[in-house]
Amino acid sequence: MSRIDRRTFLALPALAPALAGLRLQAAAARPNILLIYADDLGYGDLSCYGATGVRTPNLDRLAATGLRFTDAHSTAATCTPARYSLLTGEYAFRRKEARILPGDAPLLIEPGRETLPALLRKAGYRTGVVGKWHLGLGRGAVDWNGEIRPGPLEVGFDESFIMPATGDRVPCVYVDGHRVAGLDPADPIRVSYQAPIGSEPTGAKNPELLKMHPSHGHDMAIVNGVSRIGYMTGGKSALWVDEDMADVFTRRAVRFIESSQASPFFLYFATHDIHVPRLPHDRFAGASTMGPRGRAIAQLDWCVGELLRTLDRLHLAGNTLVLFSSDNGPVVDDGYMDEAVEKLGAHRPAGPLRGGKYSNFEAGTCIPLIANWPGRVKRGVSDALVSQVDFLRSLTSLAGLKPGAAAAPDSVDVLPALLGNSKRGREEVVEQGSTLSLRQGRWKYIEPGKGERLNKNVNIETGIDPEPQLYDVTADRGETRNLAAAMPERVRAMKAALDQIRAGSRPPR
Ligand code: NG6
Ligand code: CA
Repeated sequence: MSRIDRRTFLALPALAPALAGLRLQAAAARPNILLIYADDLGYGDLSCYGATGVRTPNLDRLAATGLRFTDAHSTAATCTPARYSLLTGEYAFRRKEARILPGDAPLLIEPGRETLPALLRKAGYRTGVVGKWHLGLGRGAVDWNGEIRPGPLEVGFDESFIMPATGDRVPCVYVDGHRVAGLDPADPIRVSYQAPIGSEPTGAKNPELLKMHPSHGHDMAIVNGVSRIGYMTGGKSALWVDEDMADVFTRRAVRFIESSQASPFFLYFATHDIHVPRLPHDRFAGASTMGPRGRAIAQLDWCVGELLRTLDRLHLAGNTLVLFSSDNGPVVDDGYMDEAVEKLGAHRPAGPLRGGKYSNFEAGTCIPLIANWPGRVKRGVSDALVSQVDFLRSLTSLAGLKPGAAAAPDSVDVLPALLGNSKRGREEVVEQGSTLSLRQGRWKYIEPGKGERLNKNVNIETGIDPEPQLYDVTADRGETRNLAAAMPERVRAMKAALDQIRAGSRPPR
C-alpha cells in the first residue's frame, strides 16, 4: 500500500460522519411526495380557482403558499385512462382497453412495468396508494373472497387500501392489500355485470328502497340505499358506508404517513370525492349552498387539511412536495338526482372553459393543479402547459432517476415548471376526449369525429364535430371561434403532428 493509500485508508473511519452527512443531504434532496388526486373536480370547483357556493380554505392556502397552474391537464376526460397515464407515463389512447372499466375488469397495468411507484420504490421510497383505483384487478373473473392479485402491490406499491373501481360500481367494498377488508367468509361476495344475482332487490325494481335515485343508469344492486352499476350479493360485513368513506381513506392515509418516516415516501391519495354518488358526511351539512356536490367539495378540502396537518404535526412539511390535481373535468348530473343541477346557482364548475367531463373541449382535461413544497416550489401562478403524463419523468427526476426511453414513452421531465423555476412546460400535448386533440402552445386542434354534439344524459357538449376544429385558447379560452377554415396550414400541420404521435414516431416534447 502506498503512503497516500495508507493515509486515506486510515482516515476512512474519520470520514464516516461526513459520509453520513452526505447521505442525509441526499435524503433531504429527495422529498416525500404526496399526490392528492380528486375525482371529477373541475377547473372552477375550488375557491382559489374562482368557485362560488363553497369554500376550500385548505386548498386555497396550499395554492397561496405554493404554485397554482392555469394550463395543467389530465391526459383524458375520464378516469381510467387519466389514471393509467398518471401511473405509466404513457398516453392511454395507445391501449384500447384503457376506457372506463367495470368493477370486475382485469388489471390494466402489466406487473413488473416501470410505473411511477415502481421507479420511486427503486429510488428508496416507501410507496402507498389509498383511495380510488379503477385500473382493474386480477386477471379476469376475480374471486373477491380469495387473494385478489395482481393489483397495486404488483405494480409498485408497498401498501394499498383501495376501492376497486368507482363509488357507483360494485363491489362496494374496500380492498386492503390482496383481500377484501372486513369480509366474513360465511357470507361470500358474488359480482356480476351481466345479470342480476338471485332475487336481490335492484334500483330498477325497488325504487322504494332508495335514499338517492338514479337520473340515468345506476339502477342495479342496492347498497346503503343507493343503486349502483353492476350486481352483487353477500359481503354484508364488508360493504362500505358512503358517508364514512372520506374518513376511512383519510385515516388510512394518515397512518401510512405516520408509519413511513424512516425513508422518503410516495403516497398516491385518490379521493372518491367528488364523484357520484355524492354522499358526504353529515358534518358537512351547512358547508355549501350547492347541495351534495358542493358538500363533497368541502369534504375533499377537509381531507386535504387533515393530511397537511399530519405533515405539520410530524415536522415533515418542509421536506414534502404536495401535488394536488383531478382526473378529469366536471360533471353536474352524472347519473343521480342529487340536486346538483337545481342548486348550482352562479357556480361554474369548469370556470371559463367549455365542455366538461367526457368532452373534447378544454374543460375535459384542464383541471386544477397545485404544487407546494415550502422553500422549494416558488409561490405564484404558472401558465406553463403541463400534463399528468409528465409526473412520471418529473417526479423520478426529483428522486434522482432517469428511466430509459422504453418506460413512460409520452412523459416529459417538466420538473423545473412544476417547481416554478421555469415558465415553460411542454411544447405540445395530446388530450383524449371522445376523439383526440392536440395542444401546441396556444393552439388546440380537435380531430374530426362522428357522434352527437351534446351528451344529453349529462348535458355536456362532446366537442365532436365532423369538421376539424382549431382554437386559439390564449385569445379565446372558451373555444368559441373555430379558426380551422381560416388557417388550413396550421390544421394540416397539427393533424400531421397528431398522426405522428399516434404512430409513436414523434418524440414527446
Ligand atoms: C359512466 C357512468 C358515470 C360514471 C362514469 C365513470 C352511467 C350512466 N354513467 O358510465 O356515472 O361512473 O362512467 O366516471 O353509468 S369516471 O370518473 O370514473 O371516469
Ligand atoms: Ca373521474
